[in-house]
Amino acid sequence: MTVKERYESAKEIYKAVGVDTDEAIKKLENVKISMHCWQGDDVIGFDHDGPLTGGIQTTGNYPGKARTPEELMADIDKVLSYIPGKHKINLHASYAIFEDGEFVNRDKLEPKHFKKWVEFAKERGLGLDFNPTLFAHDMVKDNLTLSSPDEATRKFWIDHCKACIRISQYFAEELGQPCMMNIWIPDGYKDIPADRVAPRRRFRDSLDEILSIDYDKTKVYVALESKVFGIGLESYTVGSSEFCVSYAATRGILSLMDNGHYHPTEVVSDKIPSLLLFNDKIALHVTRGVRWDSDHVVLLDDETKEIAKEIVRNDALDRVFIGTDYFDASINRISAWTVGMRNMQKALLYALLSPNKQLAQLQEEGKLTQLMMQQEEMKTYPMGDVWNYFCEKNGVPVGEKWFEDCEKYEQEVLSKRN
Ligand code: RNT
Ligand code: ZN
Repeated sequence: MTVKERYESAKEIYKAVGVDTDEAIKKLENVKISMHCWQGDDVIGFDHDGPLTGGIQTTGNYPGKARTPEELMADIDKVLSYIPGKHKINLHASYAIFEDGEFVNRDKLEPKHFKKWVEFAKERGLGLDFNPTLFAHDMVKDNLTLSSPDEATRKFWIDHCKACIRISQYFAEELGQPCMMNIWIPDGYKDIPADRVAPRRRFRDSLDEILSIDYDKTKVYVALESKVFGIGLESYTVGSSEFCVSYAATRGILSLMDNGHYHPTEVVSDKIPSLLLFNDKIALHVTRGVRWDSDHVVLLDDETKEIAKEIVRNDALDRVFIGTDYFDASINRISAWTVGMRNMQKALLYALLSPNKQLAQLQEEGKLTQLMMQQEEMKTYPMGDVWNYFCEKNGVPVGEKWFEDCEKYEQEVLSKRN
């Protein structure tokens, strides 16, 4: 049977439980996922040769990581050729591209330092999202940035974030679509602090200062990402969940939830409907923590599916900025990117192929036995046939067919880098 024939058969099967597969595909085609650029080079960027700091870590030494903007862009192109649909690329400020021997520090960054990325995005019809980079830099003092007691340190990072808002607006204007700019700081203490409020007060004031610049709020959506702890910063995190959610709610910016940033039994899927009740828009970093915020490749696991279900059931595909955030240095990075991106799309498809209204109705009527039965039966419905058709329709390889080409790229290109 051809991919199309299998799809037609699956369509009938889903129809019997009231699911319109054509409709699901149409919706999925319009979902942009913001692909993090930093899987390609282990979160290093182009503006420093120091190590990765900030309590985050890549582990592994798989050969072939991108060393230059050209290599990173070529790798991203490769990944995009395996992913159905048009998406966004999520950049960090540390990926500035300096030309003709020029170098400026992060507090002095300008739109022109990202011109090549804008050209890259324009040529491919992609959007861009952005992140100030408040780690892996010598102005991080005692693991502190925007919450530092040192005024010069705070000022440096405030200026950096202001510069990033201007760059984000440039992205939005050039590409004709909004740019989400996410602020995450590593600030914290390894051991028990004596004062938990002073750093948070300073962080709050620094953020207020950053947001005081004039920018177009219909073009730039500033978000704030919380965290529970970082490596070497286990006892105290300035930008905790309560801090970030409260700050965002009172200042009219977005809350960003990274599902690696909570205690291991806490789930982001359950937080999504609560935040959506009180916020017009929210943002996500989809990742996979294994026992800690380890940033493993996103799988089609229960929590990824549950996150997707919450977005779809709440009819919030246009209210949630979905981005990926993981960095595995122990396997082929092109494959890591591709598997995670495709899994996020598969999770959304799974959610779109679920008879959500009917299931909610069963819950309302208290028919919980039937609800469990039906939810479980949905797990073995032929989603793969719909997914394969979606890939074929969008001109990308079906099933595992992309991997052969990925291996060829490894042999011909990646393995020649060192
Ligand atoms: C760190 C945060 C943050 C980073 C990226 C590189 O724990 O998740 O989002 O992963 O900014
Ligand atoms: Zn994150």
